[in-house]
Amino acid sequence: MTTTSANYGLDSEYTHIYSGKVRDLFETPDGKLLFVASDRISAFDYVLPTEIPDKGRILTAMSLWWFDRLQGIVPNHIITTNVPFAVNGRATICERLEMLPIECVARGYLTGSGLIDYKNVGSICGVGLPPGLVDGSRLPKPIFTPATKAAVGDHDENVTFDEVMTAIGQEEAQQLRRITMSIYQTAAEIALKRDIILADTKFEFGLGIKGANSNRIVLADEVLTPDSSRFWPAEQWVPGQAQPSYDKQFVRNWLLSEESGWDKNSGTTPPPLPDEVVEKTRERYVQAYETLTGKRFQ
Ligand code: Q0Q
Repeated sequence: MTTTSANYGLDSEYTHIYSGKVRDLFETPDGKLLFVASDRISAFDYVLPTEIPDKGRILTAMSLWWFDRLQGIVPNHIITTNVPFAVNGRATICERLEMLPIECVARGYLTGSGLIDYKNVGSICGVGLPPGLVDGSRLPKPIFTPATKAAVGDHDENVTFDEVMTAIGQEEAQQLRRITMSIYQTAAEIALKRDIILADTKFEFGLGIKGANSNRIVLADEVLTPDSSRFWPAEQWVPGQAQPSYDKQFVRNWLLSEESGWDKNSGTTPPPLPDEVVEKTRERYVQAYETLTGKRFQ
């Protein structure tokens, strides 16, 4: 059973606000937000019918570890991890922010929608790139490639920095770019020292009352998880081809195998995952957490 339909068994005083593919948002009785990471997993733009046990707990622990490491760069929306027992370990109580309508994406490597734009126009979000790059190429330096938030089921649309300035003003746009690139550089260095390539990542920011020096920008959502970022195993990095996903490769390989009986071009939802794929995928999330943080997942 997917957790969204059961709303985790939360008291009725928690009001469901919104569900993404793998996360759910509720309003608390006192008007704050309850941000819940489900055990749902998506692949090939589908939410799969099989959940990965502990995925929400592992990614919540990972996000909290990063939030703590990034405090010196930008304040965040986390208030407390003291949440209802029903979502213990997979949820946080967060400050309700005025969310900025920009997906702040940092890319250190060329892939995904960035590769498509590069092949079409030689740039991404108006940022020029040298010729000769291929899928998986490390970029000469990380770039800020913002996007506008898509409606449910659609892909975000890459936009230029000028369009971001038009949308939210020059000052805030410049701050978002500066903070995004600073977080990405810090996180990518930490990850690479642990043999994980942080190929790209997406941040969401809002305006709150917490920011220092009347700078109201606050880091929101989840951060630097395999759901908000591309994690690649560094030892398997080979530019010129699709890179294996640190966390989802077992799922992708099985879904594309004869055994699954699924055709990714069929428009049909993928079949349930075999137990072995579920367990191996859970283990990859645990391995990512323990490798990054140096802590055992409990
Ligand atoms: C907010 N979202 C994302 C989302 C589905 C999260 C609204 N602190 C905040 C946050 C956060 N985080 C949001 N709004 C106001 N204040 C985040 C897209 C979507 C589940 C969880 N939507």
